[in-house]
Amino acid sequence: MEQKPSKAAATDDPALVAAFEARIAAGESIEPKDWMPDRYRRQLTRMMSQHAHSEIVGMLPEGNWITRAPSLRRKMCLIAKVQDEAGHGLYIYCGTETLGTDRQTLVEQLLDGTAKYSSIFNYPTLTWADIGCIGWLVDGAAIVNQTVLAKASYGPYARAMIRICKEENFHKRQGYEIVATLATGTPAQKAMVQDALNRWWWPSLMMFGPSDKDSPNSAELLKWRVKRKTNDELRQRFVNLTVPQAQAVGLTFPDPDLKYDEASEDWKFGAIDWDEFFEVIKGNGPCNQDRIAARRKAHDEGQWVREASAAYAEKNAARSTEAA
Ligand code: FAQ
Repeated sequence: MEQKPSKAAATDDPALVAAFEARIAAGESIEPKDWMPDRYRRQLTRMMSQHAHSEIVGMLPEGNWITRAPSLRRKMCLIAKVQDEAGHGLYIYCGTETLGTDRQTLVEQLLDGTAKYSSIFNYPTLTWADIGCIGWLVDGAAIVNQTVLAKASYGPYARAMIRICKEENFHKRQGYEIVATLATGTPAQKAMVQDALNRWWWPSLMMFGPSDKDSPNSAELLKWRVKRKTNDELRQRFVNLTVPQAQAVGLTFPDPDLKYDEASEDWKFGAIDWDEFFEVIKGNGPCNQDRIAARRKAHDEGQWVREASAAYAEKNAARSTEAA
């Protein structure tokens, strides 16, 4: 059930807003029971729930390769990684619940298509090299984004990010290890990983969201210090970090315009296909329908577990009341 905004929140008394913004300006952390503008609550609920959904949907493309991992070591690492992503999702759902919307409502929003999840998980994992690229690029992008979110003004979200980033670092390393092994392997392995990089590069850049001029939520989120850097700033940081990593293992990028700019010390990149991005977030990416169908199936098949656990909790509560 969605929490009804308190009277103060509904009216957003200017004095309360001013006091709230002074706390933000002083670098204080906002905690669940603190007063907050209704709009702050809504923006965070939107962003955090989309993040949680991304972690859960993000299990699907990698889960697809667990049975086909090329060695026992790779299989164990991949199982652990996919399990970590489930943990991140649950952790962020709990953080979102502190804002007053329960997980059932959030999950329904994912399943009925009213909530978004990251565009990146609507692309298929065609070869084993894709698993390397997801760890290297997707977790790498997530780390760049989330290291900054670890300083977000909302305490439960910021704290979740600290723990999650630690795990994402392992994920990135396992991905880069796969990529480096293939890139220095046989010609066929090198071709496979180059092909994977060619397919995952542009979608990874899109993970950071639309360019700043087309990002309707950024101004408010920056003002309230939920975001501390803009979409374009983080995207550039990711490119700067990632280009030398590809060069170190002899891989190239599918971008003829990529070049180092001495003045800014940035790797300047070519134009992103924003039409593709907006189509994917509208639901028209290569795997959107499969992803939601898989989540709906899992949700339906888990119904008996939810019912059993509710019945068990009820029984236990009744027993405790009897004993008291
Ligand atoms: N995909 O105004 P902005 C991971 C939407 S975790 C889909 O710029 P904002 C770990 C946006 O929601 C990956 N939609 O929005 C892992 C908004 O639509 P709305 C997820 C996107 O919030 C690794 C509209 O476009 N990470 O990968 C995307 O200021 C491996 C306008 O955009 C997070 O969620 C997109 N890429 O900035 C798991 C981090 N970009 O809601 C498994 C937290 C934008 O108004 C395996 N989130 N949109 O209808 C954020 O940092 C921000 O929300 C952004 C978007 C940067 C994603």
